[in-house]
Amino acid sequence: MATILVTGGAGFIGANFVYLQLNEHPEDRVVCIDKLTYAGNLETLEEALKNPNFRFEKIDICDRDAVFALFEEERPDIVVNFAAESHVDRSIENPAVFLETNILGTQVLMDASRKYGVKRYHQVSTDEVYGDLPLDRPDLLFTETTPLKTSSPYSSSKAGADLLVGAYHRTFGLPTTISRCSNNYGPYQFPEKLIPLMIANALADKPLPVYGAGLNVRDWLYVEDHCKAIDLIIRHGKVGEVYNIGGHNEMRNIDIVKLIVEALGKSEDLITFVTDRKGHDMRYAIDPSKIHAELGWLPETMFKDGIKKTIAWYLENKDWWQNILSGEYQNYFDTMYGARLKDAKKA
Ligand code: TDX
Repeated sequence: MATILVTGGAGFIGANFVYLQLNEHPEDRVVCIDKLTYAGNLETLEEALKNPNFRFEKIDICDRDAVFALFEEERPDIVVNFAAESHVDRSIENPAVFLETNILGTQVLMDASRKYGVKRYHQVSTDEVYGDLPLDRPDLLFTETTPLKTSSPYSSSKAGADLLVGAYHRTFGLPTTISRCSNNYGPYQFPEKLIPLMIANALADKPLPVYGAGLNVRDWLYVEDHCKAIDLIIRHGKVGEVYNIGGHNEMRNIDIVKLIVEALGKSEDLITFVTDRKGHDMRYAIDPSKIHAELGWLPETMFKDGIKKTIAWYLENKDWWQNILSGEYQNYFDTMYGARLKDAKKA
């Protein structure tokens, strides 16, 4: 029986990972810490909280004393760090908290992992650390040896953390692994990200704000496939290695938005082209051949099925996201999109 410490487990990918662990590895114990920022929602973990193999503590990974006290008590075998500020647009407005949580928080977790001799420290990273690819070179994909070349304060903070993880492995012998995944979608994603934002706005007949011309390409992966890949890495991956995770599923933003509009039976008139994101990455595309060859991982959910499941989940769980869309998030939406929508063009 292993104790797995999951940080950021009240967030989108972390919560999906908690459920995967509790379902697939009932012999293991899952301890989750989360700061419960705007993006963490304890309601998401309601089912997990009923499981005797699950413990939740509201702890910020930057709080060294609280983190060390928890390690002292729980002595985790494996640490999986999902805790991060993750929204690019927010990082452009306010970079400081990204550097604190994403870099210094990672340092605190690795210091505790060293002191308490964890068997594996896993860092959940992103394909954004590789920068972007041109639209006219579909042959180019990110591999694990692609140089880090970041565009936003968010991706720079994640790249900084990745470098620090590499340093703790080489300098202190910490048994680390890193995974870099492409864009995720699925249940429990916060409605500031493209897919849930478009679903929520379309259902409310609000404008669908597409940045620039909507031609940017992302490589979409169903969140459960990402979680399964991390599960394989922490149990069978090689220490010191980086693994790229992606589903060979490149789509233009505009095509995703049109697909959502159609699935919900709404009008394309809602599509509104707004001022582009500063430093907007053109294209992400992952080469997942290493994790396939070494660990046998392949994505199981096709996009056409995953997007249907996701839309159905948002329709069935309106309470979950409608609670979020009140209060602080509404202020964020007005600040972030108010000026953009004034200069908007219709599709
Ligand atoms: O309102 C919007 N309009 C729009 O056109 C939003 C929120 C996004 N977009 C565009 C920007 C991107 O090209 O859609 C694309 C996806 O945007 P996001 O959902 O913000 O994701 P992205 O910037 O691609 O980053 C995501 O993938 C990598 C995650 O947010 C990161 O945390 C992850 O590391």
